[in-house]
Amino acid sequence: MSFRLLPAQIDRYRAAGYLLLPAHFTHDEIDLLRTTAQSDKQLHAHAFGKIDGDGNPVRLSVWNHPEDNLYGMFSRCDRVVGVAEQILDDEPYHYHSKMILKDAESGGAWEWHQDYGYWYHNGLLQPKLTSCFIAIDAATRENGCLQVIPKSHKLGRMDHQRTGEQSTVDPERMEAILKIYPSQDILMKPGDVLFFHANLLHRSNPNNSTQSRWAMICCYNARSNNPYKESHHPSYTHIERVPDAAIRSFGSQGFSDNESNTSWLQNASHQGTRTTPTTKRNER
Ligand SMILES: O=C(O)CCC(=O)C(=O)O
Repeated sequence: MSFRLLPAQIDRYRAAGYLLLPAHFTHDEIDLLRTTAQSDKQLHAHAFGKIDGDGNPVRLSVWNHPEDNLYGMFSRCDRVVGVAEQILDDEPYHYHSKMILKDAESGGAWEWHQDYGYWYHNGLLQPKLTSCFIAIDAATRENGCLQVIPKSHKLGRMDHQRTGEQSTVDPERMEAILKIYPSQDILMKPGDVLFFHANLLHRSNPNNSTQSRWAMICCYNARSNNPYKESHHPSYTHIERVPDAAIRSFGSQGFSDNESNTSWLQNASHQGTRTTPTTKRNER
């Protein structure tokens, strides 16, 4: 059966630009994701650093197409795709997923940005995308939890400027926004999930703690928002949805078992740097 949000939850997402779903995944499911990611040689081999405004890198791995592996089960399962479908009010397709490897005492921050600030340049006419942030580790103030600005998705797309290897909203505009729209720390337990709008302003502090803060973020575009030009992220590709039970029945299989994966984005990100061409695959 398809996962259903309550109408009040959809209203909350539309009003605030995000929706926190506590314990969306069980401890068993998240433990499986964590141990799979920890021992996944390919995931780590393809990880790259994005330098923040202070010169410190945040480590992440990005891929375009959900595979027949555990990460694919998460990004194709009904509990995620079903929510994306209701939020977008359209058929969602997988735009990309990333593993944010925010290690203990690793330094790097994410600067204030909107994802659509970048994705706009990929030929997307509308900010009709949503991201699903799956907490693998607890996200606390100490280890650099996500911070968002509620309702900022209603401010429209903002111009972004370069800082380090990231892009950020003009600091003068950010200062003005923060005077009117206070930011909110999103504290999460493993298995909690946050869906957020492509225009929602968000950032996170460096992780100066002894606890890692890993998360998997799956991004979905609406089918009706298919890009008008090619970019480093895919055009509409049908998602082969799987039942939620597929996560546990699939077990601990990461990228390492599939050496032929061509979907990696290396040294690039959702932020618009095109470096490695990726194979477009329409079989899904
Ligand atoms: O994981 C984080 O702290 C932020 C990640 C982020 O902002 C992004 O990937 O766009």
